Amino acid sequence: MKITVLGCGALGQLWLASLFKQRHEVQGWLRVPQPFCHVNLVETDGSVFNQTLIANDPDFLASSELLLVTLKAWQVSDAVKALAGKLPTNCPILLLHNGMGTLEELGALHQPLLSGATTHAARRDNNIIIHVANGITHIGPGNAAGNDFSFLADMLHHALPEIAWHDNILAANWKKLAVNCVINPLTALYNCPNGKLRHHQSEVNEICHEVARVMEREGHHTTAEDLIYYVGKVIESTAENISSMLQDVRVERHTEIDYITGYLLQRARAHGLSVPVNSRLYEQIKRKENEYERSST
Ligand code: KPL
Repeated sequence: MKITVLGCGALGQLWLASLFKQRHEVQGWLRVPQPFCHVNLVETDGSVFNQTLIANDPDFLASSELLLVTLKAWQVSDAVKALAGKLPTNCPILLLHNGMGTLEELGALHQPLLSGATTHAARRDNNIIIHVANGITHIGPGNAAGNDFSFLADMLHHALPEIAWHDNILAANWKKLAVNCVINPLTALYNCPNGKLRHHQSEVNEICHEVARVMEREGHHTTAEDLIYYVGKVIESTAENISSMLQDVRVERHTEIDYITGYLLQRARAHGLSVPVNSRLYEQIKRKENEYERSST
């Protein structure tokens, strides 16, 4: 298949390498146009993938059969809207990022949209990407036109297992949102790896109670206890991880809080629910982010 990967950060490079190894035709698409992108990846088994791949080729884009978007949530809408007119109208667009809200922002798009989230962990170490841990990528239709693309799950599974197809991806997205509402802001505020949240169980519980109430109103049956159990399992399985939000805060980068806790607050408001613990966390992260963003301008 002919695939353009939009965003060549850690996750983008992991996908580029994995798809290339399966003999797909791939190109990277970078914000600052460049004819090539270098992929330098250390796999979980220590093997190294080092290749220079083409990038930002408009002819390649115009004949792509999949656009895989691995940007941060807040970069997605503008970047996808800028490319959509140059993509075939039947080319599926798969969004893989933390948080929710981009499907609403891209509601007017003609292309089939797919949405997903991954638990693969990859991080940048200078110019090298380290695939820290294998995981599962959950994908499913993000608009009506995306319903017919379950065959992509098989293709992607061969490149970077595991892939799980969900006819109702929103339920999976909400579960991941619950995880991110807990782990991301708390680790960013306590400046700690995920596993240290074992010592903050009462806050974890409070966040999950609020998320569960919003999820119920959104029509996704769950309980606070289910979420607490699930989040606890992720805290244990990613105990050594530095969450993406803490990584962002450490290098003073814009965080995904608006698409994580911010999305929860937006949906809570729409249902007339108050979520004071999440509201406080949102404000604390925004204050931190504003401090460094203001001092850099
Ligand atoms: O998605 C993550 C992130 O860091 O953004 C978790 C699951 C919390 C793993 O660190």
